Formats: sequence, C-alpha cells, structure tokens
Amino acid sequence: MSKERYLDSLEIKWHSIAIDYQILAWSGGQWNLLADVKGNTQAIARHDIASDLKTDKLRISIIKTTGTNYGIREVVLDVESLITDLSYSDCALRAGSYAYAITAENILNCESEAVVLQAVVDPPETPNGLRAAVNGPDVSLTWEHNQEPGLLGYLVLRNGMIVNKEQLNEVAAEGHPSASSQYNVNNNADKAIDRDPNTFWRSDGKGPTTFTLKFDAPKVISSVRMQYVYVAYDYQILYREGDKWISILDVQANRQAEVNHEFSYPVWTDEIRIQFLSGATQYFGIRELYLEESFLGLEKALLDAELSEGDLTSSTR
Ligand SMILES: [Ca+2]
Repeated sequence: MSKERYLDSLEIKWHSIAIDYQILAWSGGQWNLLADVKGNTQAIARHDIASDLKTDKLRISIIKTTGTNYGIREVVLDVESLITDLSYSDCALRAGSYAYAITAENILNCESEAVVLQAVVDPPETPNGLRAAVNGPDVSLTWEHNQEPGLLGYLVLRNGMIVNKEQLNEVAAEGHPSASSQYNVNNNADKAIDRDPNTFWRSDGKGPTTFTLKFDAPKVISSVRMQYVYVAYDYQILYREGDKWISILDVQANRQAEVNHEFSYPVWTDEIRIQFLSGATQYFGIRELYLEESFLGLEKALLDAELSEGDLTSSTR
C-alpha cells in the first residue's frame, strides 16, 4: 500500500490451501501479528482485523500447506472507510460508559488529533410497585409495566435464582455457530444446530477444540444440552463478558452421549463457548446443541394476570 491505512478485513483466495499461517502488519518499526491461523481448510479464507494498527505493509507468512507448493490466487484487502456524514448512530449498546473519539483524515492519510467524548447509556428503569400477596403456600407477585423503548420483558428471581423454568426458550438456532476446526465441509459447525440428528459437527481431531455460538444481541443463558456423536470427556463451558471468556462450568470425566448442563447461575452474554479438552476418540462431535434462555418474555408476563398489570398499548416483541 502506498499510504498507511487502518485495515478492516482481508480475504485470501488460496491456490494450494495453507493450513497454518500468520498475517502480520508493519507498524512502529516492527512486524505485528494480526492473525495466527491454525488448521485452516478453506480455499477462501476471510479474516476480520480487529486491530487498530495503521499500516502500509502486510505480510502473509505460510507455515504449513496441504501441498508441496505455495500459491495464492488473490488477496483482497478492505481498509476502514471514512464517513463524510456529520453524524453516526451507535445502536443497541448495553448499559455502561463509552469513550468515543473522532479524528479527521485528509487525502494524504494524515490524521488529526482526536477529540474525545464520554457517553453514558443507562439500564432500563427499575420496575415499580412490586407487591406480594401470600395465600397459603402461593405467592403472587404484581408490578407496574414500564413503557420504555426497547424493553423486552421481566425476569423473576427467587432467592437470587431465576424462576419460571417452564418458560425457557430454546435459542441455539438464533446464534451463529463456529468451531476452531472441522473434519470437512459436511461436518461444519452449522450441523450442530440444524435439528437433524443425522448430521453433526466434527472436529479435525488435532488437539483441544472450541465450539462457539455467537448471538446478535446478549441473552440470559441458563443451560446447554448436547447430543454427542463423539463423546467429550473433559471440557469447559465459557461465556463472553467484554474481552474476557469466563468459565461457568467445568466438566470432568463425562461418559454420557446426551448431556444437560444447567448453570449454577444464568449468564447474560452474546457468546457461549465450549472448550473441548479430551474425549472418547481424537475427534469431538456434536449432533445437536440446545441453549436455553431463561427469560420471562413481556407477552407471557402480560398474558398472566397474576404477574403483571397496567395498560399495554403496543407490544415491544
Ligand atoms: Ca445435526
């Protein structure tokens, strides 16, 4: 590249597929690792570049290939595009404090100093008017409806645990599955949530493997059910919180082909990951995976007279 740019994504069309390779960018007088790819099987490999490095030089370092020769048909590079509008909408953010910075860039790719601003996104209003009517062993809760934009519904907790277990929603199909490896294209990660018991995701059998399900928006996940085709013995279930993966369940010495892992507490996350460590064979394989969302949806809450009151003029679901 003739000028330094922020990179957005890189697509490599392999002639002979590279299995292991690295993508590096030149910045600050050294090569910086952008991606460390292992076990690639794709002839067209796309890499989103999350780095905020500005670079004018890119290197693809091939470590291991399928054949004896190296070959790339095409490298397509997308650079971050500039906006010319004087506004930008950053939508659907969780409650929290966000730091924004704006810079200006000219035709020579010279960049201005940044102007920075902090914006605070508030959580929803606390539900009002909560009352409990106790009748023998039965407790009926009522509260007032909050009519505010984006409200999806209410969660009811008893002693810190979510109740309404009968109202679990199965949400795996709403997620985007991916795995750190697949045996071949017929065994890709999609096969674990296609609700066909004859199809399955299968790893390539080379060591620890991850299977990840990513959602467009965070959910309250309370359990993972799986039907294995290659039983995993030792594995961890993790969820993503910001930049971190947090372990919610550590499974050891499983021998069951069907497992139901209920979390000790529901997690609010947009990504669930299973880190497989050992199993019955060198492969890990899932026929079907189910994720349960503990959530008392607004519609259900309002259908149940005991659980809600107030006028509903429009449904938010
Ligand atoms: Ca399947």
